[in-house]
Amino acid sequence: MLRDEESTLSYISSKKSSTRHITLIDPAKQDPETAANRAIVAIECGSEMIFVGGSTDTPDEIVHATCVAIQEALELRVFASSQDPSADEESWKIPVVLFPGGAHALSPAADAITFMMLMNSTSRKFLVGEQLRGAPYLSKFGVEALPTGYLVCAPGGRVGEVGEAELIQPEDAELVHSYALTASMFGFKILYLEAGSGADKQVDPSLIQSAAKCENLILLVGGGIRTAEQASIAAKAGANWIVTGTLTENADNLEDLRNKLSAVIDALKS
Ligand code: 1GP
Repeated sequence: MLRDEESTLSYISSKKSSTRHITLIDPAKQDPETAANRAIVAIECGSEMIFVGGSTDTPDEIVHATCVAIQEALELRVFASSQDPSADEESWKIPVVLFPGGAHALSPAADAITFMMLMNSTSRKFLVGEQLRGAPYLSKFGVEALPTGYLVCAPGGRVGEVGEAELIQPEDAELVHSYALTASMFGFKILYLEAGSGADKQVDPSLIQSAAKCENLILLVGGGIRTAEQASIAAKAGANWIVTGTLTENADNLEDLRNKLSAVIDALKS
């Protein structure tokens, strides 16, 4: 849910001294109630945004039910905090943002969507085709579109395969800089460097540094980040936000999730 009068874009763009954290929840990997419980723990650990998406073929109903469950859990926390003078109500006003695999995984219950061009795809479908199908629905829903350039870097995982990406290699720093400039000239506000969910290697820091030179883009980095050390590498290289998903899915229970996420998020602040 959003703060009064604040768009998700201004929330995501507001400059902070340290790198911030996004929790990616894949609606295909747990029921909506579990997703909401995980989101609440993540926010208690300091995560500042929830992305909903990931798998390529999740039906709209499941995506929607997950967004609704998370929004309801946040509303309850906002209300509880408003009754407690020692609590910070604003800290529960966290945007729930769709991170879609295509035009099918949409929900009017989300605050915004990463409206993405997979810039290094060789397929028209991921450059503009899915966007063309989704735009009329988003317009009808009133879900805020966050103009995002999406770049899949090696190893790339399933998104690299499905998205038919010409993977960016660790030595392609100059190419990444050109992509960042292109994204900026198209008017995109966000650039997302992706190594693929569950990747055994995170995005190479030299690529992050190169993209970070383009200062008018908000830089998101994700894929393969599971430890404090990896989070710190991405943060030091210049990521404005890091995204983790598998870490949450693989946690044994909510306490395990709390320990693992706290370690990663604390590393961003040190
Ligand atoms: C995937 O970048 C995200 O789109 C998160 O990746 O699941 O490896 O954390 P992980």
